[in-house]
Amino acid sequence: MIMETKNDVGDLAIFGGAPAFQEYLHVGRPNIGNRERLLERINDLLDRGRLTNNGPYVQEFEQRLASMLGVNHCIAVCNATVALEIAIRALGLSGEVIIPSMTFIATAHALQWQEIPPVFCDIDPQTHNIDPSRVEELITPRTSGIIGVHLWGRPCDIEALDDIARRRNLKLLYDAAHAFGCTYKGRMIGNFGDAEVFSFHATKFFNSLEGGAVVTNDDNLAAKIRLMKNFGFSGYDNVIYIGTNGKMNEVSAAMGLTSLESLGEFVAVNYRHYKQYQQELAGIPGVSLTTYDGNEKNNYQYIILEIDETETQVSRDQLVEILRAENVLARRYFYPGCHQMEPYRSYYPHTGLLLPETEKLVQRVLSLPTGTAVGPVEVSQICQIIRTVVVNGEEVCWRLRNQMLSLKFPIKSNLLITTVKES
Ligand code: T4K
Repeated sequence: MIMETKNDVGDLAIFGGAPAFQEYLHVGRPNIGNRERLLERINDLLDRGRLTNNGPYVQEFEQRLASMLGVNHCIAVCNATVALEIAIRALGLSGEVIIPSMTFIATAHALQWQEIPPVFCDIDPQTHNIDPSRVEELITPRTSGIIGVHLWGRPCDIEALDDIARRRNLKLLYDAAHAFGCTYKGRMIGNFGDAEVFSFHATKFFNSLEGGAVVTNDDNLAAKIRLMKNFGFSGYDNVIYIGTNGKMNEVSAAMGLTSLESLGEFVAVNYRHYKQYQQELAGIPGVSLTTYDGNEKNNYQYIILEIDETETQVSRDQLVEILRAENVLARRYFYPGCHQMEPYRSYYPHTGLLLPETEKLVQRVLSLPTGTAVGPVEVSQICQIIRTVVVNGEEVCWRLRNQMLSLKFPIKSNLLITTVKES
């Protein structure tokens, strides 16, 4: 990959320089483990002729995950959204359920899909996770549960949420889509609440192409979830429960098993990139990188910046545009917040007033590429672009404004020529 230097404002692609990268750098490029091993497994399952319906690879995947996480039950599912839907139904959630708005839309949709309105709770700006001190004021007689989201893999305040759930007799589910391989107080995520849900989507650092899992230590709940993900079948010709099709297929399980063999390597790469971003972005005013508790395990799969426009002068959205011009496809996860998306925006148009921290964060947050698809040279170049932009914030803003004006009111060159000739 040929790269351009970006030391001066004039070098920036948005002002006419060559893009820093010839190919797009994405947030969410999949990590692919040992290809030969994966193909071996795929050949094997094709030979076997068992493609889905609780095949041997799915069973092995579930066992390996359960033993790694130290949980009693792991139920592999086709994706985390369906896993959430099933867990919500199996837990008997109804009425209203409290969730953060600062999450991927799947958390909210998994409830609304079953006509359970999500009640959006504000976040703690330090952790970006649901703020337990704001949960209690949202509880009504209709509230049946809380779904915490371990955003960016950083665990929620599990102790506080546990305490609320116990005192108020509520179910507690965790959307742990980001938190595979992470710990809370030394214990693996997966062991908390009534159940936890992981995502193994292609964009997650650990993937099974598409996939997810519900994990729990509750035997009855696990049995119910197993039934529900397979239409409610209990043996041949015997349906004993309402169910859906949430089964993981064998190719996904083969990919999951292969990814599992490279898990340590994926985390190590993410950690190296994280440390490099931390070092090379240090001291840039108004740019801060999320921090992780060094005493806990984390997967470091998200590089999340907060942009304080009052210091950078350049807004988060302008920075995204500038990076995009360089072929760095930075993302604004999770702008504008679930409460600002349909149908929630129409159902509850004033929710934003109750979510000041969420509203602030969604304007500041920015996600950058990491994982095995990028190396130290790319990370360095991205940091260099950000530094050049922020250090020259005033000039960048001025140029962007002029550029906008010239697009809005283009100077008509033939008019100019006539004017010059006439004078
Ligand atoms: N809860 C939370 C908190 C979540 O974050 C998610 C999913 C879920 C629940 C639900 O999990 P699943 O039902 O998906 O298992 C992506 C993912 O689709 C989504 O799984 C993920 N969170 C979310 C954070 O990111 P988009 O709409 O941003 O995806 P997309 O298509 O824009 O892809 C992102 C980038 O990744 C693209 O620039 C290209 C690259 N990419 C993507 C895919 C799929 C690849 O290079 N290869 C690929 O195969 O949602």
